Amino acid sequence: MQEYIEKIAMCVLKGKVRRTSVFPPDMQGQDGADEIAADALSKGIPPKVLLEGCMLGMDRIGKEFSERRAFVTNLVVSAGAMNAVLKHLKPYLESGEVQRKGKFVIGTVAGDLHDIGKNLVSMIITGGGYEVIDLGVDVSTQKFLDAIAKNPGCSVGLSALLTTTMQSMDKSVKVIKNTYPNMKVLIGGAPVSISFCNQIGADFYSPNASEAVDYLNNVTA
Ligand code: B1M
Repeated sequence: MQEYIEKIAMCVLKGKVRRTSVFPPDMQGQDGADEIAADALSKGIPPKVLLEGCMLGMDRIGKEFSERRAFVTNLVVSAGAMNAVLKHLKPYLESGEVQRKGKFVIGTVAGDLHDIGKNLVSMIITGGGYEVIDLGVDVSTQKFLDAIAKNPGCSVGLSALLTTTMQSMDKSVKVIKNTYPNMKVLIGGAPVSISFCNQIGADFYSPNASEAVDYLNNVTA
């Protein structure tokens, strides 16, 4: 089993989707995440082993990205490999045979259309073993509330990239925390800081995706 965890983790880390993928050049001709996942399931390897491999691979690439040893493009190909595995796991996830660690609602706040960072955070958190409900960009407070109501027990994350939309974040966080005092709310985005987090009453400020996963793992443990 450890062998499959490592094989999947390596494909996710390097972004090797399938045998015919030309990327990465040093893995040409080798099986990718797609073939390895199919092979593992055909041999009766428990599906959760494949999810563990994804989590390990996404954790590794997420840390490399945080340390500036990997780029956005690396994250995108890693997500492609992870999605190739998730495609095989879909029936097991839907049937509940493979359990996610929890649900995470995420969106870019009202008035803000930046979604590259939010999408990266979504990918890494999905790879971290969570079901991510991505509300997109320009998300109103009401839309956050509706999604939280539909997903009991979830945590929520808000992203803002503009100093002007930090006001929307402030408003949404305050309404969410007033409505759901026990809800874990985390925030991120280039202009956001730990002091702003404390000022608006969010639970956690994450400067990057990896720390967001670490935080979720701590609060859902
Ligand atoms: Co805009 N933009 N932009 N822009 N844009 C910035 C943010 C800006 C800093 C550029 C500048 O002036 N130097 C500036 C903001 C200035 C400010 O407010 N202080 C700016 C501006 C002014 C604007 C417009 C107002 C421009 C105009 O129209 N006059 C306009 C606003 C539109 C709107 O939102 N209403 C606008 C538009 C756009 C585009 C549409 C052209 C495009 C967005 C495309 C898209 O997202 N689909 C765009 C882009 C690309 C940028 C820059 C160049 C890059 C942002 C980005 O994607 N970074 C940006 C300048 C810059 O940052 N260098 C800029 C890469 C991404 C991986 O990083 O998003 O920080 P980031 O995410 C990180 C972390 O912050 C963290 O993790 C991520 C991964 O490490 N993180 C979280 C983010 N969210 C998180 C949530 C979490 C946890 C961590 O938990 C929930």
